[in-house]
Amino acid sequence: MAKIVSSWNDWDPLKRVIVGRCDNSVIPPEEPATSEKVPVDSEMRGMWGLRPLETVERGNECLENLVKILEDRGVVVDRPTPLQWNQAIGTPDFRNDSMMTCMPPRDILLTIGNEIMAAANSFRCRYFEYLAYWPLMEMYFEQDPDFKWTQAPRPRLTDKSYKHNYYDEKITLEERLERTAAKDFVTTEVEPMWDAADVMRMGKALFIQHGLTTNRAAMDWFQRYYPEFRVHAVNFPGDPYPIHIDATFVPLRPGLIINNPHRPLPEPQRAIFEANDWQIVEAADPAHTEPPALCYSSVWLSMNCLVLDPKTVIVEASEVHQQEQMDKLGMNVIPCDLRDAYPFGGGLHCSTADVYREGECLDYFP
Ligand code: ABU
Repeated sequence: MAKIVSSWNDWDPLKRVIVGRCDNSVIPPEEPATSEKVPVDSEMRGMWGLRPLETVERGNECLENLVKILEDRGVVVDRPTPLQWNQAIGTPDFRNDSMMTCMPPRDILLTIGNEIMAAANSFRCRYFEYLAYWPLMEMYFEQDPDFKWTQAPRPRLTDKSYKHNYYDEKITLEERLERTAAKDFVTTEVEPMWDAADVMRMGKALFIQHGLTTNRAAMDWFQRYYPEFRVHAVNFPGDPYPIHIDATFVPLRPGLIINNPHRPLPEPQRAIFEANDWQIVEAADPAHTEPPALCYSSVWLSMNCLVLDPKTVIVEASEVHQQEQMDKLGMNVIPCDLRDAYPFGGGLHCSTADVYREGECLDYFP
């Protein structure tokens, strides 16, 4: 039997990966944690339902572009099994009128070594999204005797999990930034809640973003679950919509990170990197001034790249400034046309989840 699952970071040579699918994707109805993320002037505010079919087809076409690039380079690509996402759901604790999508996988699955863990997401509409990946988990479990198939404690997501009236449509950008700086987010601390895309894996260190989708209780839970790891909570006060670390702070190889210039890593976390000779470089400006239509994410998906190995990176094809910067930083750049998949939840890193990268668990911050 083969070893199928192992990955300790985002830069070692990639051999196997999951790429999401846009089929049946839904713009979910408003619920306590999602209103906060939709910009006040977004055309998506107040709208919900199945996404237009032509956008789904175009999003899938973009994901196929990525699959082809990966397969041409010998990377094994696995795909989820989409559900009919526009079904209403319920648990003993809540009801929701719809689910969302199986894009992006990076929010749902966290790979640490030989373990893939389904996250404890704070959006009710994402509560059953893990089911799209269960056929793959079954296969890995059958074929890899070392694979640890795990589900993080399921949050109950009752009304106690959220601050009510937290979102106010009159809130200004400055007020949002004040909240981020004060670490005042929409979730409460009654239970650990986290999206896997808030966790940056760096060998024996985990840097986890505290923001709209991941709370402090999650940091505590991670430290207890992985006592042999060092968990560092990070917060980026320049981000008015702090959700997911991978358009903010992106490692390219050991010793080199690009950081969103609008969301600089503050002290004292910066000191951890500098003390270990890591270079933190400001990411290039995005090529676009607006995200595509019906997109939750910011233009900073420009830096949401997929590193194939410490010398090779896939960057979105229209992100010419980011490509040029990567090239200057000594990376071989592979462009991939993926922008029309952004509305489904993110860029190249978001659209994937690691299954296997060569390499071992190293201590980069001794
Ligand atoms: N899923 C990453 C989104 C980050 C951003 O909107 O900047």
